[in-house]
Amino acid sequence: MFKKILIANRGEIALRVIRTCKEMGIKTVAVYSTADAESLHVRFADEAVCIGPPPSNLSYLKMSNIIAAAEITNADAIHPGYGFLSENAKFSKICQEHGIKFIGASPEMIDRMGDKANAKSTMIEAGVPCVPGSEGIIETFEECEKIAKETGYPVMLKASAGGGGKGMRAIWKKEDLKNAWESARQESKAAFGNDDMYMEKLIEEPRHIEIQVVGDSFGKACHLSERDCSVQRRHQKLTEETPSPFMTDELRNAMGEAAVKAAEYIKYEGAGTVEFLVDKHRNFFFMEMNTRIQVEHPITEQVIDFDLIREQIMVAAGIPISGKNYFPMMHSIECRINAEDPYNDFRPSPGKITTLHTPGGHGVRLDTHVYAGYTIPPNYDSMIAKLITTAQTREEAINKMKRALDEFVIEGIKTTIPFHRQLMDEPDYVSGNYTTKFMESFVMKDKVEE
Ligand code: MV4
Repeated sequence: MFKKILIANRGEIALRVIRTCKEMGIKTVAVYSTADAESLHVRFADEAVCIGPPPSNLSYLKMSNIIAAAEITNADAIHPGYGFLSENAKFSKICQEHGIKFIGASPEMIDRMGDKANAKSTMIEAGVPCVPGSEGIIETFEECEKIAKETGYPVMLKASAGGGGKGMRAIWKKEDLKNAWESARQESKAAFGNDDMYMEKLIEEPRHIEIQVVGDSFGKACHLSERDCSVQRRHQKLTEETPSPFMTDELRNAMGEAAVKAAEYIKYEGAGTVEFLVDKHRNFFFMEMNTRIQVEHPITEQVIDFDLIREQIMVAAGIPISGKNYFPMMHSIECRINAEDPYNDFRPSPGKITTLHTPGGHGVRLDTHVYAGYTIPPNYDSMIAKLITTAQTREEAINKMKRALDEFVIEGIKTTIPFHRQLMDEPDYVSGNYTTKFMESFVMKDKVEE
């Protein structure tokens, strides 16, 4: 087992990893930018190394500084958390070259899954259901027209280097194809320095349901059921839940089996997520695979009573998984609390937290790095807390979430707490009748001043 793990991240996820390391008797090293000197991950780690100034590209993304920090502290592994360097093939490779275990995917795996067209053809080979469309990259506009015709409108053009909706276009009729082709390629070139495109049939009003998997170094994988992440705004998840209100036992078994097949086919090692689009007839299609721990992992932990960070560390240390699949025993919901103003187009609202009262009690988990007096720096992601409620039924979990949100007091900055509180009363949310289109029609009710 590792003796010392460096956590190449900040915020709640750095704290989350430190907590499990402590429980496992593993020493921890925090790294931090000068903007985070007063952050809790710095205080709770056994050692801390400053790796640069506030901008991410000079600190949390600065590979040489992080490797140097690992070397001077004698860390034998690096946990990258999510975001930052967690899916950076070059960093995974550099760790390898320095004899430091990267607790994440191999460089080859990251490259393979990071290229979406390549990931998709791999999944077709593995026998995982994919959306009908082009076989790989489309070279010319003529080919694009031909495939659109064969696939049948509406279609979707996607950037192979994409993700998060960049370089993606829905096309409903032939006349709009040329414009979409040109603009999607331009957008992709500008964002990723690559304009490879592929095409799929457009799935209308899909749900985004993902399956958590874990693979070990012996080629064995298992799944830990699903998370429904359909409530998103501009490709940012706002809340997630498990089980999915749209799930059936039959669908879970089929999607779970497909996800395990995917992971075993590529000999996936570590914790990963296989994302699917699910249509209204409960057909499911592979979308992407994430080769990292995800923000929303706690809801899975809650309903199957399992520590996913511990599992990542165990697998990275060469310990085999049990091999059995896991099924939800409870219902869990996560609300992402962001320093944003939901009454003002979710505009970022960094600054000092003057008053803080955090919710607690039975079935309430709060993963956060903030405290009263903490100043949220403007340089990073706006997520400041994850509020997670768990109960026997969905109805109780929602009820508990309302109660917990009502207890949650944050003053000095704007947060998304009022959004979540309204969401928990929204009929289409409460009934579980929502798709990825849900937020397009959601409007905040007027603020009532006390
Ligand atoms: C799709 C789709 C409909 N049909 N593909 C959005 C992010 C990108 N990685 C894939 N995305 C989509 N792909 C086909 N063939 C609809 C989306 C999509 C979406 C997917 C998941 C969650 C939210 C979304 C919001 C808009 C569009």
